[in-house]
Amino acid sequence: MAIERTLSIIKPDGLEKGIIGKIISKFEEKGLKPVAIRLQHLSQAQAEGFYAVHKARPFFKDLVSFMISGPVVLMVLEGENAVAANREIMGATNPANAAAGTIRKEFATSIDKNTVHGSDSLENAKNEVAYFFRETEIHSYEYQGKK
Ligand code: YYY
Ligand code: MG
Repeated sequence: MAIERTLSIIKPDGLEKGIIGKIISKFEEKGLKPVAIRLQHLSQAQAEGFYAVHKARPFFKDLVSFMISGPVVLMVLEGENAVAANREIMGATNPANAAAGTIRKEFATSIDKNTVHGSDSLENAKNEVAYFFRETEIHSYEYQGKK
């Protein structure tokens, strides 16, 4: 399997719930390595641009308001099959449908306050990583010993 990079965002509810560490642990435990991390309070224009694909959807306005209601954690995760692996660790968009043990099942409040974002394809992952990070902000390191 190929080593991929994907964009992960811990949404404002994740920070308000005090579970940044628990979320990152889930990624690390499953072999998704954070290779870039930044706390940022998105502007409206940044959030609208990021979610431009959903512009015509009825939930777009509320989604943007929520994403700018507080700071978020932006991360690049690297690992084998990282795009699909991240989506699996996140769980379904609606936490009511999310599988046991997933981030959204354990921590999300509702379909809109669903704690994490993850890129949904390798092509989108490349664009989303580039939307928030320069190559010089993405780093390399190896796990020492057995993980
Ligand atoms: O990729 P993912 O986050 O799982 O779902 P998307 O279908 O891309 O929707 C993006 C985002 O929009 C979702 O995480 C919450 C919000 N949303 C919503 O508030 N209500 C919906 N019916 C669908 C999505
Ligand atoms: Mg999506």
